[in-house]
Amino acid sequence: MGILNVTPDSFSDGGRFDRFDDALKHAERLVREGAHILDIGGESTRPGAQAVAESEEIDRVVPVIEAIASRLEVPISVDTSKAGVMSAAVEAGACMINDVNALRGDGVLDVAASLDVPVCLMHMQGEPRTMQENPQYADVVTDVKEFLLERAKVCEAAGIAADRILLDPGFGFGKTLDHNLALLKNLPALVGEGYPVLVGASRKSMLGLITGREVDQRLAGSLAVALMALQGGAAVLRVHDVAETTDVLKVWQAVSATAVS
Ligand code: 7PM
Repeated sequence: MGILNVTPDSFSDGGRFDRFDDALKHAERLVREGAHILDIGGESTRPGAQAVAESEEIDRVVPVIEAIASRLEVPISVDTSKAGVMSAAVEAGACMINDVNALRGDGVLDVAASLDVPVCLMHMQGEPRTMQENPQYADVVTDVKEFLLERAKVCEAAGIAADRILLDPGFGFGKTLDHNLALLKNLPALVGEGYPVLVGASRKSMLGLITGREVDQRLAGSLAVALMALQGGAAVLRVHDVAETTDVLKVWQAVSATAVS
């Protein structure tokens, strides 16, 4: 899954893709480099970020989704927590919903169910503006898993088929470095629940804390996490650097397909 930010303030792309033509060119590049899904988001969920009005978010993502859907074959996911954005995005050609709020917003669950598309449910403790202040868990691996399984059950009760639900531990969303590390190391515990698991750690601050590098120098760290996530059973990797991650995937697949002698 290649990340296409259409926010003017997105932290990794420095706002370079807020303009329409740049967004389309970047989408084409991500697909050329091997992306199987494009994830398009118009609301920055950066820790400390301010909320964006629904109409503003729709104005950012819908033209880009329409243009990509009409030009490229790639499935489009919309990264949003708002019901109105989900509806407008699916109408415009998106075929998957990626909600960092796990469909907990007002009226969001029923709208998502009625749209009849796969959904990714992500764990987040707190809300983006304050979530990194003092995150605490009794046992982060168990707490995150139980939250996600509970949300999956709620979604199934609302009519979303179990085989259309992905789970995501939400790296960096209300978590310390130790929490993130525990979640990555114990990814098989979440994978073992049977839902496809999506991992998004590309260029995140956990990599800055480990390597001491700024956001534009976190490719190697991101690739290391990608490989560990594959090894741990992740089904989808949400990444900025699709070409390089595709090479990691090919190497991992080649070794995985080889018999032990
Ligand atoms: C600023 C800070 C901009 C952080 C964007 C981000 C995830 C996600 C994001 C994730 C799923 C980023 C985040 N992260 N959706 N959306 N999982 N499912 O680093 O980890 O891309 S936004």
